[in-house]
Amino acid sequence: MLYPIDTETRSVLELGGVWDFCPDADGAGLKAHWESEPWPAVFPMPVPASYNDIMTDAHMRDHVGPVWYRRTVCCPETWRSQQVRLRFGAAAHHALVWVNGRLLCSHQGGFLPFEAEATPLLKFGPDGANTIVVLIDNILDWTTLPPGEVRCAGMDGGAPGAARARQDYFHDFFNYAGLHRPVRLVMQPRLGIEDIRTRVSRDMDDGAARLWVETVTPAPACRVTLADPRGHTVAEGLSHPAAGHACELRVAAPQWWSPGAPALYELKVEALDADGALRDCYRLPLGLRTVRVDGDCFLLNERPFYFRGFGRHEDADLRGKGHDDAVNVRDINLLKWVGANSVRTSHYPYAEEFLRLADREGIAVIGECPAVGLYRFDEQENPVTPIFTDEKAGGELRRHHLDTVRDMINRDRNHACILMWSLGNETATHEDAGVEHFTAVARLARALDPSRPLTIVECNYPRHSRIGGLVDVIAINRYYGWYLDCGDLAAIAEKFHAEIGEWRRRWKKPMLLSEYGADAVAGLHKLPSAMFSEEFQVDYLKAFNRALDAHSFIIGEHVWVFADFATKQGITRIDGNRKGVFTRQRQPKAAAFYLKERWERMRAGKT
Ligand code: BDP
Repeated sequence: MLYPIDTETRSVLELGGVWDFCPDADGAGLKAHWESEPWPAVFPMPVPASYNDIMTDAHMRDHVGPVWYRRTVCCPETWRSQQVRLRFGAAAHHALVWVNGRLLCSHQGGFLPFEAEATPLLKFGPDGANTIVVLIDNILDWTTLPPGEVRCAGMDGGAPGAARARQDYFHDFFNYAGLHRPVRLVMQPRLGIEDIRTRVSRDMDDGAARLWVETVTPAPACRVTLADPRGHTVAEGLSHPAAGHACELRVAAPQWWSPGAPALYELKVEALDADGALRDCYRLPLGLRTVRVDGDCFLLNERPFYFRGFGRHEDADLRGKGHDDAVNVRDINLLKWVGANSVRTSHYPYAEEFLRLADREGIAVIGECPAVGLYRFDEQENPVTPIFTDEKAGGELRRHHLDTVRDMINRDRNHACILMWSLGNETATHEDAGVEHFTAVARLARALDPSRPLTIVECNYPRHSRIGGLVDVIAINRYYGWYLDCGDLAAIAEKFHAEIGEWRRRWKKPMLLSEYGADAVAGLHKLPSAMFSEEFQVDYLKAFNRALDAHSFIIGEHVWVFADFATKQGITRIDGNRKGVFTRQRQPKAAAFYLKERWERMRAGKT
């Protein structure tokens, strides 16, 4: 799926701003036809943003069920003869969309874009303004990713949407909802470019880059032109049906993309009609790079790459999970400042705008799909309660997981920054049905994108985990000295060395420490250090780093977590998860200075 941009043949109308908003406590809106009838009350609501932290009452923050959004927009007369799509960057978690009172589309899943052609429903020019109405439902159940369960807290039962319904879920981030990412009207020519798929390889003889480009279009041919970072054309080709709508370009002596040297080429694709006239034009920023796993190494451009960085969340004050360029640019600046080279999009695909920024600024990304909360464990972190049963993740949810992986790869495959896919975080990989589930998901991911390594982030211990054979990198989340052996820093090395040895013997694959970290309340100091103080967070990271530095097959360290973030309320959370190395307001804790020193030393090759 192409990101919407303006070109000589395309226009984008941003529909951000303040929309009308109305919560629908008892699900009355559908029955009363709120898509065209007046609403009982109207509140102002910013888009993009989560609605939860904008209002002032707890009822709205914890709302379970539908809410409604509405705005009007005029379309230029010149668009009448073109194709106009209404595109949502993400709407969490289910959406129904009407244009001028008529149903346009519906979508399930809160972290990926969807669009539909709206031309027949729209008015243009002097015909007047169009009304767009969106119903958003935030319910999580065993058909959604992440999953959840709605519990009825009222005496009289109650149903989803009732005032006493409570949403329960098993992942550790707040269930923000709303129009989270940009909403746009996108004008493009009829029969234009639908998709572009690229893949880069290296000619082992002369080091040239080979760029394979496939175009998806009903047009008879596409001219494909590659310009280097200075704008000079370096390769051209033609894709047409006889060539399977694909062509291969060669770039001698390319500038390879990497964090630290994020050279971006530009691929221009022009759809031509039978007379060779221009029908549509799209420009794709493209980094040339290769990635593969070889033995113990993760190779970027045939050189060992070590992941230094974080798990992160799309999360900020007031806007919740609403997209904000200011937050994203600040975060990229902080990542560079602290000497990080990578992030994981824990625990869902991030906004396309973030990936475009990561391409441009040189931050490597592990792209994760929202399969999180598919695991339960006891106090000793042993798995309990089957998850992949017919009633739970074994049914609908598997199909949704496959759809999500397909949509994520189709959206993100052209991003140089994405070096690896993560198919899930902390899932029941010890269950027979779980193994079967992930075998299907991994097979699909490899078929769609054979060019990137795969991982499934584990919390299971090696004695339980059974999916090592499906992945290229074993990624584990570990909290020795925090959730287990609380405050005992010496336990970290003892337990980590023992466990790592077991993984190694079992799978002989490179390993990533995809999470490790300790909560620290900014401003809380303790000498000697104790849990929740800034000093303890530093000591904790140091202890883990000493342990992992002893193993050469570890290909990276991702601290949990980049910044403090909101979670549901609970006795282990003080105003959210405080494992951030930065505060929620993106200011450094003491740990940030420690990591900066360590990672800058590593970057300079002094470790
Ligand atoms: C890990 C999860 C992450 C949590 C973290 C924590 O992957 O989502 O936020 O634990 O407890 O297990 O801080």
